[in-house]
Amino acid sequence: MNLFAELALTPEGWSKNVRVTLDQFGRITTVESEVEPNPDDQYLRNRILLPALSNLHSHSFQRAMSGLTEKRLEKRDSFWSWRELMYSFLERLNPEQIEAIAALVFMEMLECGYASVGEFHYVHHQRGGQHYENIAETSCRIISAAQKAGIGLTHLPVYYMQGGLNGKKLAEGQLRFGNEHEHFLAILTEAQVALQDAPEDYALGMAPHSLRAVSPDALQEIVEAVSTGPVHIHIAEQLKEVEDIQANYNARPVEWLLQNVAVDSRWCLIHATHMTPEETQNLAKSGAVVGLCPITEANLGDGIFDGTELLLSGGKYGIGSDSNVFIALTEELRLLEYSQRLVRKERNVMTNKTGSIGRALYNDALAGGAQALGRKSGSITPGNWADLLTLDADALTLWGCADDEFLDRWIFTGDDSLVREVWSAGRQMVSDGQHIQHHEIEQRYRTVIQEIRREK
Ligand code: NGQ
Ligand code: ZN
Repeated sequence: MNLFAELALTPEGWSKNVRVTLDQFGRITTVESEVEPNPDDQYLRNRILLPALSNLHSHSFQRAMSGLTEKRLEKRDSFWSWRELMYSFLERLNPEQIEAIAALVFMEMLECGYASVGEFHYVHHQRGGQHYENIAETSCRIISAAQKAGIGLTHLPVYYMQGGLNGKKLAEGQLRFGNEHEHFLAILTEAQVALQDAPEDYALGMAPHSLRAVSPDALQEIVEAVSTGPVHIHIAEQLKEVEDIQANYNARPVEWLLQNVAVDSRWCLIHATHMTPEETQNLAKSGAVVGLCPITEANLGDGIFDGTELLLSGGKYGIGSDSNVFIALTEELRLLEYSQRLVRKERNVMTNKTGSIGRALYNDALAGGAQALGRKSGSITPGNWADLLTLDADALTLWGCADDEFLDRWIFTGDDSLVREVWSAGRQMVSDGQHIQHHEIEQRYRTVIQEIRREK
């Protein structure tokens, strides 16, 4: 399959009359600019062709609880009271429902321009903790939902072995997540089996949930036992978490992790909101990616990480939609930049260079997202997966601008409705703004929401 666009963002910059050829697996084989289209090319008229982003952090099931947690219950609601609601929400979800919700979420991600997702998946077992007949039943459901939606998947089964620091017992609401070392390894093995039938771009990583949910010994053991693939962990999201780790481990969370575990470019540290400049510098040196989830971090009242320090240290970041309370690519990037402006009382913060902030945000999120997912992606380059999207060059929002201004307008003035076509590893899943299975996936989700509400 070959694509032709009058304007595309390639590693050389903005290129005109670009022809991209793909192989049968969905990899880019050639990228030529300043050429004529061939008669059999898919001609992307009035479109701007961009590499599509990876969404590096998602808990898809949480999409179905959006709106349920926006009412005040306690004198002071917090991340921790939200977490209680989340636990009680997920109690009753069955594997079919988990799959239907995930399919909707993955479809919505594609429609807003993400070509791949890192699904940080922790609802493994039945209510009460009993295993399904296949211990990786729910992982298989996620893999199948991703295939239904056609999104590229880096599946990240989560290791969760304690209810809190110092071997605290799993609370009732956490029993569905809990695994001993061998059971977690069994989930990885079975997920790998399921992935054998999935498209070539699908990958497996793992995710020790957090320093709260995994003891230091268990973390060492699992990192030694699993020597390939991405490793993701939630870290330093909430101040209480920082204080508790400090009180128990005599170090701040990121500081402790970097001192005790061999963190390298396989790692993605989700949130990393609360770091000292020294922690930020050391994290940047490790080569790991910071996984920022601006919408969820705002929704949960986490705080704002130090973007300037990360960039000055040469650190990398990508973006994730985490709780999926609102799946919106442009909004994630916009909120990331705006929160930094509000803190620093400056403008155009998330770059070290002069020039377009939209371009800087987009480039950094492309590279960080691809690295975090272990996915050959992030630029329109031969050998990469064809993760691509188009913007509507005719839209009023983009009218009369050129090159980097397209990104600045899309991110700061426009929204995801400007996204018209999306390919994930060459699979064209979005056509003229809509997913090709939109109706069917949406109907299934509507039924699930009815089921969930009826059971309440
Ligand atoms: C999660 N979400 O795993 O869904 C967590 C909440 C926890 C975020 N951290 C649970 N945003 O951290 O204990
Ligand atoms: Zn998360």
